[in-house]
Amino acid sequence: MASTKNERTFIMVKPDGVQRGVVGHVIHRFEQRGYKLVALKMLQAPRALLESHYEEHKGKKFYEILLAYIGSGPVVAMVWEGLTAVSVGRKMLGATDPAKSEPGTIRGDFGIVTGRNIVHGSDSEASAKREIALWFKPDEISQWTHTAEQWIY
Ligand code: RTP
Ligand code: MG
Repeated sequence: MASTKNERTFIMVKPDGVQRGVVGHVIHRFEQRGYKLVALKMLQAPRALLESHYEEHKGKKFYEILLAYIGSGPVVAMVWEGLTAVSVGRKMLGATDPAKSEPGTIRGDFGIVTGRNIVHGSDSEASAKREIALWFKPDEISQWTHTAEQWIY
């Protein structure tokens, strides 16, 4: 599929990111890059939601630890929109293991270990669609005109 300025990705600040005071940094970085925020909410995710979100990891050694970690406190769930939002978003997050993340990435600037890696980002356009539908109702996503767009593209 051709890239469009309407590409959306699901970004979530995990409970450690909330506790560490990184919510504002994450929002700032995506805004600064030129992406458009179209949905945002804070919630304590119920287990059923986390089971669906992380269904690809069911049965893995770290699965229960992961669900306990993400369910341990409130998260900040967001949808960001713009050209190549999924792949650029993943680059902005850094590697899964923060120790292997480049400085300048969110995990590379704020984390040290995989089990406390601050943020989640969709890994493909298909995952983004699935995750956005899981975390947000259609009427929780705002359609608005990003007036800065002509200076970004
Ligand atoms: P995420 O889904 O959270 O954006 O992270 P990711 O794509 O970079 O990594 P993924 O393989 O999807 O793993 C999901 C999350 O599970 C935790 N994890 N722990 N202890 C371990 O070996 C291990 N491996 C993964 C991390 O919090 C990872 O982000
Ligand atoms: Mg993942």
